[in-house]
Amino acid sequence: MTDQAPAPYAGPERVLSGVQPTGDLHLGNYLGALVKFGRLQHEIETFIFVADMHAITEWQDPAKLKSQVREIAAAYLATGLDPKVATIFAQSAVPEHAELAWVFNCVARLGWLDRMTQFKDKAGKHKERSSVGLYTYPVLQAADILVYKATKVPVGEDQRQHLELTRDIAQKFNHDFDAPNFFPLPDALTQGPGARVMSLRDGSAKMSKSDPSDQSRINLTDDADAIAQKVRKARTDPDPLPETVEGLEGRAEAKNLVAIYAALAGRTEAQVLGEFAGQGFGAFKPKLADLAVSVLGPIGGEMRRLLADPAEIDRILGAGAEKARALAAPTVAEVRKLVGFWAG
Ligand code: AQP
Repeated sequence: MTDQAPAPYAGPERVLSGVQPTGDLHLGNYLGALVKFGRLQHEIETFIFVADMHAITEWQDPAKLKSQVREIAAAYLATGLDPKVATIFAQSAVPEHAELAWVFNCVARLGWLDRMTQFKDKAGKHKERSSVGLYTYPVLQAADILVYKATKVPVGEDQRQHLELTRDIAQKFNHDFDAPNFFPLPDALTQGPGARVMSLRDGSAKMSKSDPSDQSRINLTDDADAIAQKVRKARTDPDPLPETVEGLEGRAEAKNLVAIYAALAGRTEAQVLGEFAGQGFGAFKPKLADLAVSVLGPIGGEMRRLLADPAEIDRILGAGAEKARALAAPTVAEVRKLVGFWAG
């Protein structure tokens, strides 16, 4: 008898991703994640959620959380997600995420979670005061993805390690419960310019909602003046732009601005340098500001228009949650049987 490789996962391709309602969305969230959602929805069945259960791993004001969820939903719609095409919903409206996460907490190993760099970054020096939820966040993320048996996960580069963990959990579950290919091993879609947008104040730190300095990021809701001012004040160096991409090595801030320009313009960094080589930031920054305003300005305007009608956003989220539950519930029912639960 010859050893046969297990058959590949045979289920349909499905996209899943989400964003936490933890503050104003910024250019990094847009280029690393949102912009991909709108494109993928026309190619593959797409599920996009607002990660309010992830959000409470750090304190959120209960009086504001619901409106923060609506803001993310508005950003999804304003950046091109179509609720008639994609399924858009709030994570907390689908309790199957939490139920599967418990089973995965019992599948994942402590050693795997100990390696997660995002927990180390977020917990900082106060690990023992962090919530347990922050530590097991990547396990809930695995449940978010696998409860829909999603195969593609469009995210920024910072999420790659969590996606590896999701694959490890899927593989161990399939093995431990003798269910070959029950869960797919999903791929992170991180390619493309804008996969890692850096802070405007520090080229070695990623642009982040939770950075205390608003000057470090361009928010989707910033008006033209704010965008222009943030770009003008962005940290740079005194040298002119080089002729080649290699010439940006060791110039983190310059590299970041060129990468942002390229991502917003739909061009390569080499093409951008082809146009601006030899010019200083005094010439480059106003062009970048104009470009950012032309791309982000309409998005901010559309978000404001959508947020003026919260009932319509709630209607979209409600319909999305129903569709999402219809897919998640059978997965969890099968998991209950596989695990051997009394209520399976
Ligand atoms: N700087 C970034 N460059 C590219 N992609 C990014 N993403 C976040 N920052 C960048 C991507 O945006 C999606 C949503 O992220 P999230 O809100 O779920 O959490 P996050 O990664 O923790 O984002 P932030 O902005 O840094 O939030 P806080 O400060 O609350 O932690 C993900 O696909 C992420 O990769």
